[in-house]
Parts: sequence; structure tokens; C-alpha cells
Amino acid sequence: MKWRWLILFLLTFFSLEAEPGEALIVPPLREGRLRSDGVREYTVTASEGELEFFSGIPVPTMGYDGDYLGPTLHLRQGERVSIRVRNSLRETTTVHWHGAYLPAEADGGPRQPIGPGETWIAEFTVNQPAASLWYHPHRMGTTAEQVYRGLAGMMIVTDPSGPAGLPDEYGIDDIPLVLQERRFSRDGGFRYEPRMPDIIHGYGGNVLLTNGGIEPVFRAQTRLLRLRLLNGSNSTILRLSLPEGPEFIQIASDGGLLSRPVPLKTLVLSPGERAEVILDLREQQGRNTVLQAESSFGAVYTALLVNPGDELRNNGELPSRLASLPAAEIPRAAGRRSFVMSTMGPGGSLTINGRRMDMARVDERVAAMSTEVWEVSTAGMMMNTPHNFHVHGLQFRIIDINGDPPPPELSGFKDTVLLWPGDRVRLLMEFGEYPGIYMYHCHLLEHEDAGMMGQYEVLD
Ligand SMILES: [Cu+2]
Repeated sequence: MKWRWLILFLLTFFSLEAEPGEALIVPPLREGRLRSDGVREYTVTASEGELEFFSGIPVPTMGYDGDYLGPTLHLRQGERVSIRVRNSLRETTTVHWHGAYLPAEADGGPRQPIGPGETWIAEFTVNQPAASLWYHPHRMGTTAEQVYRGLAGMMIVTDPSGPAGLPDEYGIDDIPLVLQERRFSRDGGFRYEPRMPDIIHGYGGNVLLTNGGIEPVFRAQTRLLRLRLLNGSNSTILRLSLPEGPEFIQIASDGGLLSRPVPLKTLVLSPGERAEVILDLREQQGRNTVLQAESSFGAVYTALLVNPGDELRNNGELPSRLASLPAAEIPRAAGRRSFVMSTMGPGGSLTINGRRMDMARVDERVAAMSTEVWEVSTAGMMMNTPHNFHVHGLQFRIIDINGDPPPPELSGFKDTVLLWPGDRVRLLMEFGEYPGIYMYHCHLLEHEDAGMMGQYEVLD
């Protein structure tokens, strides 16, 4: 029911004939360079590029160290890292490490602009569980266009103390999938030209890109396949399924492993959310498994064709326990705040608590190392649209959704939570040690750019 609400506003894009069958592009893995002082150093360069999504039709794009998307950065729990970001664009950008726990000045939000030709260095110590994070621009007002044109990459945190048995051979049985709906024009190109309905409902599309490719094929060599799924769309909510295949076995949410594997028939990801799933292919030998993605704008896509080889290698057994997560219990005396996300707030715009983002205003002040309950709800006077709520600088837990405890797949660490119209969620927020100003916002990028964002300051 909830899923279908958007169809009312379905924008009738024509469909383009895909040319499936290309091999899945797996972004290169960057291990960084370990300096003599023990700091691991990475460099990424944002630049303009050009890519033919449909053969013979070059599209102007943006990418990190390439034409579209960026390398996967491998970070190790406990290590100090220094990431140098060079901006070779003709416009200002930023790079936000989505889901990372780090000092505010390393966060890469709108307060850390990188001008054309400039280099910005983010330094922090990796101090969080193994997880699939990502990075993308976060400049005030142009985040949506820069992400849309291709600026995004995965960032994987690993921790050797994690459970054994999970597939972890990058590119072989451990695969990142960046899923992005894009709106191609009849000439086979895509531009970012949102009009008013696109701002309100989001910039939907007619083609799904998977790591920048269309209906790509992955040839599996192992029984267990780990997919690190990221919905990198601007505003499209994706419902994923395996129509003829096995169930998904979800093992991780945004911020790390779940307490135990969760079998699922469908998986919903809103923009910015991640999920790690295991596909058990041992019953699938000899037939293709389709990863299907249904867009909240109505289109149904083949996100990936998994083609199991004749002889699948045994690459371990899935552990029955993954992580020991503390119960999401509300401590006595926890502070409480509420956030109302409104599609048509005062002044006819997208607001949180009636206000649009103002860089000069700090909306909330919280104490370092404190715990609070944040209640987030949606409102709309003339229309109501889904939103999601992303908080920088920490991973939260969902206490309840409309009064009910979250399902197991939403019971682990999260940094982004989906709210359908009318939803009310309560989040357990444990603030960290770093003082400074962080963002919270809707991660439907058209909403974010329109001002559905606020700032909270962690006080010493
Ligand atoms: Cu929103």
C-alpha cells in the first residue's frame, strides 16, 4: 500500500532499450599507502568526465579518479587515515564520508568546501564496526546535481575481530553494488534539470545504473555471494527482490553487521541506505539469478544478472551469530527532541521543524557522549511525500517505528532511516566525543538541496 503511493504522481518517462550483457564493473579497491608514521593515506580526485552509457552517445559526467563513480576505499578499524581530496572540477564541491564516526571538521559536509583546484585533507581514526559506508559531495544547493552526474564511491571498513565465514574476497565473492536510477533523454544522454514537481517528488528516472552499467552480468564463482548494496539514487526508493532466486540473507545494515542473518524476500532501500546481503547460489547452478529493483517511480529493472558458473567453489558457511549488539534501551534521563519533516512548510518549501537550512544557524545543541531520543515524523499540508532522515557523525539505533519495534533488518546500526508519509520513528542517538557542527537532513537529494536540513552542534 505504502509502496504504491507514488504511482499517483508517476511521471511517464519513455523507456529506453537497454543493451544487457556487459560484465559488471567492479570499482577498483584502494588499500591506501601506509606511511612511516602509521597513518594510511589515500588520494581521490574529483573531475569531469564523459561516458557512453548507451554506445555511441557520450554523456558529460563527473567521477572520482575516473569518468563515473569512484574507487572503493578500504579502511581498517583502529587505523588513522588521511584522505586527500583534490577538486579538479570547475565548481566547488565537498566530500562527505557517509556513515563514518569522525571529527566534525573531517566530515566533509557543507562546512568543508573545496574550491576548484584546491585540495582538502580529512584525517581521522577509524573507530567503528566493520561496515559498508560511502562518500559523495555535500555542497549546499548542488549536492543533487554532483551526485547525479556521478560523484559517489563506496568505503568499506573491515575489522579482523569480526566473525569468520563471511565472503571477503573483493571482486570475487564480495561485491559492491551502487544502484542509481537516472533519467535518460531520447538522445541517450542524461542531464540534471529538475522542475518543481521533481523537487517535491524527487528526480525519478527510466534507467537503473548498477556501478554505472545497465543490466550488467556478474559471473559467480562461489556458493556464497556477498553484495554490498547502496541506493545511490537521488530520490528513488528501491525495492529489491530475487524473483526466481534464493532469499536474500541480510547480514548488515548501514553501520555494520546485524546480530544474526535475516532471511528476506524483499529489501527496501531509500537513498543513502546500505544493506549487505548473502546470496546462497548452490541451488542456482546453471540458471541466471535476477536481482530485480522496483523504483518508487514505477519502473521495474534488472539491476544485475548473476550467472553462476558450472562449478561453484565452497567459500565457507554463514555464521549463525554475526555481532553482539547492545539492546536499544532508553536510559533514564535521556534528552528528547522531535523533528517534523514537512513537504510544504511555512513559505511553501521543504522544512524540518518549520525551518529551511541556514548555514549561519545551529538548530540543536547536544552534549558530547550523551544519549538522546530523537523522534522524527512527517507532515504535509497539501501533499505528503516520503522522506528519510540521515544524521552525520554517528550511527543510531531505531527504537520503534509507529510504536512497534523495528523488524530485525532495521535493528542494527543505522545512519539513514526511511519514513513513509505519516510515519513516526524514534531513534536512539549516542553522541560521540568530537565537538563541532554536524548535519541532519533528508537524503532525498532534491529535498536536501531545497533546504530540508539542519545543523546540530556537539558541545564539549
Ligand atoms: Cu525528504
